[in-house]
Amino acid sequence: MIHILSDAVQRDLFTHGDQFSVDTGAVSILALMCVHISDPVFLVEPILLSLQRLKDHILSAVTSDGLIGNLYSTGLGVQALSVIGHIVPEGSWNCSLSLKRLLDDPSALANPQAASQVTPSLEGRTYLDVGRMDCRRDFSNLTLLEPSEPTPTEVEMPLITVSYNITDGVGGTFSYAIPISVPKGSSLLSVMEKARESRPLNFSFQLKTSLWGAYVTSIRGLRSSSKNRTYWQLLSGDRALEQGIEDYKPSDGEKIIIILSHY
Ligand code: B12
Repeated sequence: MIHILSDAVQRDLFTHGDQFSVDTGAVSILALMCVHISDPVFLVEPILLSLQRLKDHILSAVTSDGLIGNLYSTGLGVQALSVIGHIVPEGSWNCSLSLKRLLDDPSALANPQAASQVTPSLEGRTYLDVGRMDCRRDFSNLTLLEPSEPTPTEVEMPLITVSYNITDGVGGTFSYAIPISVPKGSSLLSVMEKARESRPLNFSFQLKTSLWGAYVTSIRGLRSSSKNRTYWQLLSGDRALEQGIEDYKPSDGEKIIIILSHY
């Protein structure tokens, strides 16, 4: 396993879209450190070489406001840099700034998976602590809030118009566009549903649920395939979205493209 992982690290295979995947790099650091801590002499050279290379990639993804990659990889990035603190040069990363950035933006905890990756770092812990925890000694100290009565929505949101485009970017078999009007604040999923309602043949789609929310598996009957390494990529103009269709809220005049691409 270490050889497969270190080979992938040396060949820079950790990508998401066209960028280095901080998330994958961070989880690999945690896995390598887990092995290293349990047996410090086992395959020490490939482990240390991989840790150095991943550390360099992750540090180069740190932004001036504390993000490591993007908002959704920062929690894993904090965990990874914390467990290899001994090889992170002083002054190259400010942990408090990254934690502040996570606390300042509520969408860092917007869905269960995002929350599960961020919460350990806010507690000063990492996934490596899981093995040392004794959950039987935990006691329930959560104060559950009474759910408040839903307030009726009095203000009608103004309508926005989004240009919704779907394209088979692999086989080139189709490309369709439609302007869709939805209330401001609607999700991309609502835009897709409205397009399907008005032109069911062209704009049908299928989803799979995951802890990150709904994942697009098929558009107009064309399925993405892990065998062929294709996926339905979400774009705003030429920029890849950093959220899925349930969390992302398009703005007025925005051009959304869902295109079958290779990864
Ligand atoms: C690998 C990966 C992918 C692969 C998944 C396919 C594969 N066979 O490997 C590919 C490249 C296809 C991919 C696509 C996308 N991804 Co991605 N992906 C990851 C990554 C790095 C690891 C996921 C994983 O393997 N987990 C381990 C396995 C065991 O758990 P799992 O639950 O079975 O994993 C599945 C889901 O995570 C799902 N998945 C992957 N990405 C996404 C994104 C969304 C929104 C959803 C609902 C599900 C989903 O595919 C995984 C494999 O089946 C995560 C990083 C992370 N922190 O989790 C980002 C991550 C989940 N992806 C992300 C994003 C934004 C996307 C895209 C929306 C990008 C885009 N602009 O198109 C698309 C999804 C579009 C769609 N069709 O709905 C974000 C989600 C952030 C958020 N707030 O929702 C993450 C956190 C990366 C990041 N830091 O920005 N992804």
